[in-house]
Amino acid sequence: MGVDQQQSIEKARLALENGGNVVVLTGSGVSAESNIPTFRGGGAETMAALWADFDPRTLATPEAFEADPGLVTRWYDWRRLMCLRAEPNPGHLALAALQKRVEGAGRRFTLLTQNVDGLHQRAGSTGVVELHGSIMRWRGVRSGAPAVLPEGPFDSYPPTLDNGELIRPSVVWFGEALPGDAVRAAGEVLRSCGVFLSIGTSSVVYPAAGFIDDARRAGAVTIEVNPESTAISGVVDICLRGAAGGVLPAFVGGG
Ligand code: BV8
Repeated sequence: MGVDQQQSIEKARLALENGGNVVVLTGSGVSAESNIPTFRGGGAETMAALWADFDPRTLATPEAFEADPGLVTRWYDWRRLMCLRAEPNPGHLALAALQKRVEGAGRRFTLLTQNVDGLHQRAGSTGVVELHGSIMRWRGVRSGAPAVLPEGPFDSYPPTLDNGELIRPSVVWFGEALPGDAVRAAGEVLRSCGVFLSIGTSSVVYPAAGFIDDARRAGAVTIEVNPESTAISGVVDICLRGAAGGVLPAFVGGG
């Protein structure tokens, strides 16, 4: 790791030590080292590369579900099983340790995630705000009744409740509103944050991509962790070019 990167990490560590309330926003990149493909970005590890012929951004819509519920639920079930097989990586674990450290110092720590894989919670993070819902929860399309999920794949697609009602994953599709409580929670903590950490997100999906503006208005020190440059790289205070699993452990002392 170069001298500049080392200095930037030290700057980030100091900001996290002294910087008041901490808000972290994560995207699919934080789960890349858990072998869960991202949606965008370089390399063959993207979802589109793995799920040939279909662009995730067209599948993650109510229209796609309406047109072909079998295809969309097959895609989500394939992802659900991949998430179940995945393990939290050092990046997830470091964020759980950082939360303990910040809260132990009497400051607030809030993890806002765009991810639906549940790995932050499995790593020990608490109070996680799931901005885009969870692939581990499915519900009746009309009734909203929670579905009981099989250990393995569904028997057939599209899956239904016992009464024959179609079910869908409880994720937020493009064109759908984010859960009101998640949006309110994010707005509240961003207004009083001292440090904003954006990790593993291409920062192109709104409203989450706009959170950095709220943090900057609050006067927060802004930090990005990403091996590639993104839509916000030009405005963050500290840019850490690297993988979350490699960079984040350095924030929690020692590492
Ligand atoms: C809404 C479903 C309104 C779950 C997803 C302005 C304001 C509001 C809305 C809009 C707006 N402008 C446009 C919109 C519409 C739209 C939008 O943002 N479109 C974009 C494409 C322009 N937004 C919406 O539709 C949102 N809804 O606002 O509704 C409304 C209000 C009232 C009533 C009705 C409607 C809904 C957005 C949620 C969409 N759902 N997914 C699922 O299937 O998972 S979004 C999808 O993209 C995923 O959830 C994913 O989390 C999200 C963002 O992607 P990233 O997480 O950033 O991942 P990506 O692959 O892009 O990048 C990975 C990054 O990681 C890369 O930078 C890579 O370099 C890096 N990386 C790789 N390896 C590592 C790494 N980083 C660190 N370590 C590594 N090892």
